[in-house]
Amino acid sequence: AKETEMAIGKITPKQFKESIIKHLNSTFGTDINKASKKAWWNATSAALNEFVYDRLSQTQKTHFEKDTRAVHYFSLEFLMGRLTGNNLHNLGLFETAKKALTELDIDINTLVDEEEDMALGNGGLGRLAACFIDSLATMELPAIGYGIHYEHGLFRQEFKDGHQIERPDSWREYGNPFEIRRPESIQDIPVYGYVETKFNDAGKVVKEWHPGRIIKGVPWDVPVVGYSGKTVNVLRLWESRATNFFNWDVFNSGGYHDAHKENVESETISKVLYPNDETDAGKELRLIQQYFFCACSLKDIIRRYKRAHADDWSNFSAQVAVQLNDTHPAIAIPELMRILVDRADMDWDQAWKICRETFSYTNHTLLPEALEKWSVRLFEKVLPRHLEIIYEINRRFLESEVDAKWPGDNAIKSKLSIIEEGHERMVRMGNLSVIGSNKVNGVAEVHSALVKSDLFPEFNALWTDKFTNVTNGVTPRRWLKACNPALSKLIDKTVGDQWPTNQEILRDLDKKADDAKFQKAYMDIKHENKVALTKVIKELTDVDVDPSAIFDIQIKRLHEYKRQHLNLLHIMALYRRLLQNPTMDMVPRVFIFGAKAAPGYKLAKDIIYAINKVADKVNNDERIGGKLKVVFLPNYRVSLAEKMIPAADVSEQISTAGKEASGTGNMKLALNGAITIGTLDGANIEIAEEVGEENVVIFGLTVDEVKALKKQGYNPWDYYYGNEEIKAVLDWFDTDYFTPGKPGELSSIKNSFLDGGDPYLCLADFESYSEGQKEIEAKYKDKKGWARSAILNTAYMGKFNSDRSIQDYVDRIWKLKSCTVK
Ligand code: 26Q
Repeated sequence: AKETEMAIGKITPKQFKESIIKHLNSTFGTDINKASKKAWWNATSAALNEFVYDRLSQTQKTHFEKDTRAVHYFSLEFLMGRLTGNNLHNLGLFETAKKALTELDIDINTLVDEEEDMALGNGGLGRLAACFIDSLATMELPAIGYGIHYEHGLFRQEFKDGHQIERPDSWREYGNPFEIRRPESIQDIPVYGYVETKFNDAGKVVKEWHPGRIIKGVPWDVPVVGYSGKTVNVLRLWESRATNFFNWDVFNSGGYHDAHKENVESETISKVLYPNDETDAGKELRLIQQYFFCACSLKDIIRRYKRAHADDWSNFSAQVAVQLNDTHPAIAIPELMRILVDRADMDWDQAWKICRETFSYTNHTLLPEALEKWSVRLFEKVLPRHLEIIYEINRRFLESEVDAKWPGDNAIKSKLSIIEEGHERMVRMGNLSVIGSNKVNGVAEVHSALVKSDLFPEFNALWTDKFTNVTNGVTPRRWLKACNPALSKLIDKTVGDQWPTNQEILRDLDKKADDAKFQKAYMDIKHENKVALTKVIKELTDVDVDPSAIFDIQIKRLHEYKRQHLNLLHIMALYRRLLQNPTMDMVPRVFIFGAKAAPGYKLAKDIIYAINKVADKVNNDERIGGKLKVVFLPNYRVSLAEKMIPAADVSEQISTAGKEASGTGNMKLALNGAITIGTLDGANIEIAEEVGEENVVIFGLTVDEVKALKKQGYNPWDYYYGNEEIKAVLDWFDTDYFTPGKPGELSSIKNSFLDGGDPYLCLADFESYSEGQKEIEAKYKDKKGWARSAILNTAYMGKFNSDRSIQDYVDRIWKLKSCTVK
């Protein structure tokens, strides 16, 4: 291990420079005089890859030779962002590359900006998967990420007259130097068709699935470089291809179009990421995506297992742990049963035991509209044999386990059944996941408690030990070291450079929290980061903002429960206060948003439009003397987050209590010294515990108070008539003040609060939020107090390092051992 470190350390900028030039010439067919920016980026990445691929081979060889137990992280989403800068940092080559490029007259920051984000995810769940595979590699744990090689990741967002427009994301247009196609590991996956019931030679009933179509899965491997570069794991992503031998009959009989259509349909599977989060679309293609990548991945795992264990299944669950990232890959459970029972001829009980020992399930949401269900009709069409297997899993579960605990209780049986009876019968993927898993975890303490008490109370009564918590975390390599180099260097200088892999060390910064010199250094860096963001804001929106104003940032998907519209109400109230009293004493503030709305989510898109319209008006209103600015940065994504987070003073975490499972942006912002204004929801509760009550601003109803208010009957009109500011601001939406000549364009927002019933209690929390914002301002005026709080946020965020999350998974769920790669 030491040897590698030294070998990498030994590469001189000169050697790195020569390697870049070599790749420009022989890999990309150009030279230093005519290379495009993309060619420079590609060549630099190729130079870096020489180290990556070497460690990748070593890692795979070692894991194979030692026959290690491994975790397989199944996820429809991996929101990786850019890889070049991250891999350079993790290999300890960033400074070397920087020097090499400087000699070539290239600025490394401009170069890494050439890379498209690998945006194969929607938001928190996908980014969590990316942080987790970074931690797994850093901690030298044997792990593989499995997912889909989408041709198009999450859409690119543009604004046209303030409205969101979606454009396709083509992240691979200029190539992806990091991925390797592995045609030697292609898998064939059956779908559709029918099931034949037969008797075998022994007179036993057997089922034979006659698929209607076979799809080819082609794996692409993306190396996952651990910090220090010792372990390089892989993220294996499946691309769907048509099997070219399939419909030649149709083709030859003149049906070119029909044969072609089937090809196109097969290749559609990995075409595009579904842009919905927290809502279940119920689309056939989505179910096929889920099955396709689970089936490919299980075959891949089994092929690898058999290389060491032949047909002896007895060690399977000792070698293989599969983690299901939400219910999206839950179809893997009946698929493994099918392989064991139908293909390996194993008896049911033995197969079921293996399944239950293999899988664990992470829940990321309590929102009823986000709980996945598939119609039985669709299931039968796409996966007829899996439906039968699900019925059998369900029958045995209800007849033995449920009946033993609650004899004859049909009400409980219908609640716990995998099948929901009703107008249209549905398969409940959550119930399937709980029943088929070894462990079920939520993603923050409060969320995990609600998973037990509100979502799955009967399952919890049946199997108390099955339910656990693993609080989320984020990788400090990307979210501090790489994105905030100036602060990282200050931290290195103050507490040493071991903090990226040792979460305890940052705590030592607390000794400096009151040190005037350190406070100045820390706040100077914050200011410089704000200056840098100011330029980005100007480029993206043409709005001028003052870096000495408070930078107040809300970045996350657009959702009613996340309450960007509560933030908007408060901005409008501030604006109104300023108009009524232009000399009002107020610290200038810039409210900065970043958010994508699901393309079909009407109200979310209306909220984006409303924020943009209010921004237009406020930013151009001379009367308020620049005290208030509002900017909505288009196309929020990982690489933009990396520029925004280091520049934040205030972090908006204002979801209705009980709705945000955890949040992870809250962690990134606090780590970079932003003060949180937040509700007691998700991980905010634990963040407040860690950083201390005096270093966050908490407001709003608690989970219990939300429940009580809803039970008693919440009436938003009470707040409308009870608070003149709320009334005035809501009425403003009906005028043409923000949309000249077009009154009513923003009325849907007002309606959501009143006739719509304000399901997320914005009006109930408004006053408390407004008080919280005053508290923020008062804190900010106390420069020393603010600096102290910001420093203590950085110092006390160690718990939210994703290495700690992974250690919790290892201890509570996976029982994995690390493996040194020589
Ligand atoms: C489901 C069915 C059909 C199409 C899409 C989906 C779908 C896709 C993505 C449903 C949900 C998601 C993503 C959910 C998500 O990101 N949840 C967030 O997970 C984070 C990591 O645990 C938490 O921190 C956030 O609180 C949670 O909202």
